[in-house]
Amino acid sequence: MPTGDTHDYLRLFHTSDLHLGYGGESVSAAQSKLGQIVSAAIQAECIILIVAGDMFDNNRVSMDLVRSACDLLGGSRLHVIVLPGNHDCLVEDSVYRKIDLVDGSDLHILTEPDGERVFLNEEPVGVEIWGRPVIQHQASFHPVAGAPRRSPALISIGVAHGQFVNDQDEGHAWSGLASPILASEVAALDYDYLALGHWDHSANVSCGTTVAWYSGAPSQHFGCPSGLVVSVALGRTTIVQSCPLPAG
Ligand SMILES: [Mn+2]
Repeated sequence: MPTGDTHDYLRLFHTSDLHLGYGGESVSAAQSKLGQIVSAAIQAECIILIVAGDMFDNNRVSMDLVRSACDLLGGSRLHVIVLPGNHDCLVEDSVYRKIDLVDGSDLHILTEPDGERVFLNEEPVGVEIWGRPVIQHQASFHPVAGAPRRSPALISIGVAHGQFVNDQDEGHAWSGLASPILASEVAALDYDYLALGHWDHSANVSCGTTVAWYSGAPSQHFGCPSGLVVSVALGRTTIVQSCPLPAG
């Protein structure tokens, strides 16, 4: 937790792999789960919520569930960034292609196939958030390869969904893994933070100057937190803390 000059820090909440709609989960149960995440983010004084893939369990979940989730996020007090993962990938019949976001909603779904950037004007410094959606979860898809360079004057955040591999470890066989995120690619980003999704457990996979974490899936089953609270200030150390699941 930063002390003294907390106003210098911008705080974001990072979660992933909610798998809303799994096993026929009802609209109200999904709403409740998502509502707990939003509440945890607001309680932790975050202004940005990032869902790093697999918010929905599959592309066949009901549109009622999808609309209610998007309404909840769009109506929260947070800037919300959602990245399609492999379960809710951006194929032709993706849930993300069927929803109409309400004008003025502060929900950003990253749907540009080669990646897109969202800019937020925040005090004390602006933020750029880049991510490339999963369309085909396959070995030739490298989620962060060739990502745009950071803007030195802004806080730079990346979002990706895939399998981290340490390609600098010669003994590690990774060819053939779907959606590989290589350590060398993470280091090359030089971003302040990379929000990752796909793993059930929370993990620090920072490389070079890029602070990179998997949030883990919010689940009592895995003993995982609801997400991570990330405090970022330009030119300063990025601070990452687990945020426990809400009680109940
Ligand atoms: Mn996944």
